[in-house]
Amino acid sequence: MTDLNERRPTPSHDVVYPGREEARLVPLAEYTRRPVSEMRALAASFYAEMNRRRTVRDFSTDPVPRELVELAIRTAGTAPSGAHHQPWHFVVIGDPALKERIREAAEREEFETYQRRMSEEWRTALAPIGTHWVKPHLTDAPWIVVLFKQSYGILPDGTKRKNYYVEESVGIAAGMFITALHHMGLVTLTHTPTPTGFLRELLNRGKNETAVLVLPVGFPHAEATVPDFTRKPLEEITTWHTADDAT
Ligand code: IYR
Repeated sequence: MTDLNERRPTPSHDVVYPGREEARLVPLAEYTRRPVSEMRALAASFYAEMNRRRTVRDFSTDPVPRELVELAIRTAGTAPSGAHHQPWHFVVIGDPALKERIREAAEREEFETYQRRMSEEWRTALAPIGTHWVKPHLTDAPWIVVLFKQSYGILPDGTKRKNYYVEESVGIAAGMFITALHHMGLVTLTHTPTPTGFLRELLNRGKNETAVLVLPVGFPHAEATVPDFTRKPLEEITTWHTADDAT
């Protein structure tokens, strides 16, 4: 193995990148390397589990312990982010009156979107999914989680701190949140109300924050249905450049 110190630039190379010596690096302690056979088994069962995930639009009103939602948010909060600024904020709504207000406001926007803002092409793309402007899941699901991105952070002294790769970071956190919910047996739906300004107002968030996803969280309704979808095969979503076929 190469000595890591040899692969790192020496301070004299850091003309355009001062401060490198200040990195606070600690040993990678919580990592276990496993035999490939074990890795294969873990990967295959995780894939099988994730391949059972479905976006669900019909929710049961059964309650979900708050602790479970907290665990999913903790999991999402482990996502990598630009400069480790963690530019996300999760607002969790269980109050029926507030859920009702969010539903009303979302349906008002969605009505406009579905009736007027969407192009014919867009409407056609959505037809197989059967979505519409009526959003009963926003009041049926026991929790609604609104995921905000923070275009900049605000330090304790009130100064602004720039965030980096905000869309990427928040997108990854959203994926991990969805994965965590699925893993514990809950379902969700990535609702994308557009425009989202009403959520900042209703939920009293600062102007550095924009809602990117509304995720109702709960159990599926006993008669829930889902679109008859298949997923793109591996070959279609992958291109390899391997060592063996290098010319
Ligand atoms: N934002 C709307 C419309 C919508 C758009 C796409 I693209 C979808 O895949 C599903 C819905 C909504 O949330 O209903």
